[in-house]
Amino acid sequence: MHDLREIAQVLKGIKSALIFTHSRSDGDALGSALALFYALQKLNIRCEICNDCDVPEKYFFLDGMKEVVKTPSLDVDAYIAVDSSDETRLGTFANVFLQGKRKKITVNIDHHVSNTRFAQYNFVRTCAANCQNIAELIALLGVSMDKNIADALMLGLLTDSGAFSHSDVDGQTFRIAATLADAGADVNTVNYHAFKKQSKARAALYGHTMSAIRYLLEDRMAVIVITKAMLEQFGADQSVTEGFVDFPLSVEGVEVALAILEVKPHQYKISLRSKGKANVNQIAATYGGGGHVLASGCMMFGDLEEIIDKLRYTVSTHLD
Ligand SMILES: [Mn+2]
Repeated sequence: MHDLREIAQVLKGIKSALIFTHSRSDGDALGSALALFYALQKLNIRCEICNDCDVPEKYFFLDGMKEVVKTPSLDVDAYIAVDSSDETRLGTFANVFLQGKRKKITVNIDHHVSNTRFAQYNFVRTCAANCQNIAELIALLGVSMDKNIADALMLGLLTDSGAFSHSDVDGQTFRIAATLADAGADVNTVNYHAFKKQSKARAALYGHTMSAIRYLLEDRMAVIVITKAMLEQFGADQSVTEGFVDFPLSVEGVEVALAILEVKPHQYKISLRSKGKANVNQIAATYGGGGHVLASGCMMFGDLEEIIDKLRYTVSTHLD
């Protein structure tokens, strides 16, 4: 394992680099890549950000996101992976990265505890967001913080920390956030685009859905249902329902919340969330699904009311 100072020295010696991040990138992955891209450019290092997926629409409020390419055009000295726990998470670039190990400098900067140290130079430190690691690296590179870098890093900090609310947020997260704010990071705008912005169709569907929360098991379980007819009524597609399930979970006394989304007649996608008392990974596994202890999913087939009844029973056995 190398320290960030050594990695900064190595990066100062290169002329060009490709920056990779994990497939289906999130705000921390893209923020890490973009901030490093700007910093290396300030050192006159030519670079590109490569990813095998489209950048989610909501992140294009940062101009730099248009720099992310699917086909690299540079022949470079170094490959740098950020926010990726192993090379397979780089998707179609996994092999490119592995082959690069023979003749290029490879660097891996990440915050996942499961990181496999897959590069020649590895810096892995668990923290709320990998953008914390990148912020420290940029300081060691001697690059002065500017608004572009600060906004990119703030995107990562906000998204991976759940807007500074997750349990791994510590003093250092705030110290770095303070540095970014001093450099002009626009916390309000970044937060709006990353978490809040929604279409009118989503807002209308949301209001309609939440006006009909069903409470079961003496209000310890809450269920929302989104049918195809509702999607049609509000001109929304399935993707807008992401995050809906968090609202019924927020209700006082509710331990398990379910969002039931009709995919097609007699087929429902179930999203399960728990405040902590019930393991929704096990509940989802009962029906062939899975995920995490607090957030899980499964697919169920049949009559809606029968499905709710089955889930009510299964949840009850996990709440006693
Ligand atoms: Mn991350």
